[in-house]
Amino acid sequence: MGNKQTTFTDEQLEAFQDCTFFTRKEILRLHGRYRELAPHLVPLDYTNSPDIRVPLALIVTMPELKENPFRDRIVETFSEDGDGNQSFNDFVDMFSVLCEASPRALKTIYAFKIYDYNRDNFICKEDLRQTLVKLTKGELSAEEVSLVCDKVMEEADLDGDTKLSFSDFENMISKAPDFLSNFHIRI
Ligand SMILES: [Ca+2]
Ligand SMILES: [Ca+2]
Repeated sequence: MGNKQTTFTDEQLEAFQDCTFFTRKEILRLHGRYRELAPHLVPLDYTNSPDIRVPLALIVTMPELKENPFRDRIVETFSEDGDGNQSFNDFVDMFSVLCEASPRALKTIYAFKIYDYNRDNFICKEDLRQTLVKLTKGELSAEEVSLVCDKVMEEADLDGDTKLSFSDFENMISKAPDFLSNFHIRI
């Protein structure tokens, strides 16, 4: 037995580098973090691309996520099976979008998905209410949240259909950068 274990092939590492903001070393470190969440489930050897998914409940325990009010939504949004279970690819994509090197425009696309609770491609008043409750960590009363929702909607809903399309949302984000503050995660 050699003393150097192979986790990924060179081709796999190149593919990860091409579609993420991470270096080879960072990909390997992320694999270590992923494996640490479920050591009995996640093998060290990924050269045959095992079909493994780690459940949301384990991923949200990571120190990088556990204080984030949107942790469940973030993990769900990057879960290809839609149930919050993440393959290693999902996991890498998530941290790549959230990392510092990721451009604001990309984060805005995912922030929109994360805030779109009912996944109808619009942010309606109810989506906005749930977002604001989390953003303000429950410090506002229901009435105050409702007032803020009305105000945000009034200012950001440029075409007057009482919901925010992606372009309404982009415009809002450009004026209220706080809406992206939970989407910068260094791992
Ligand atoms: Ca929606
Ligand atoms: Ca609108």
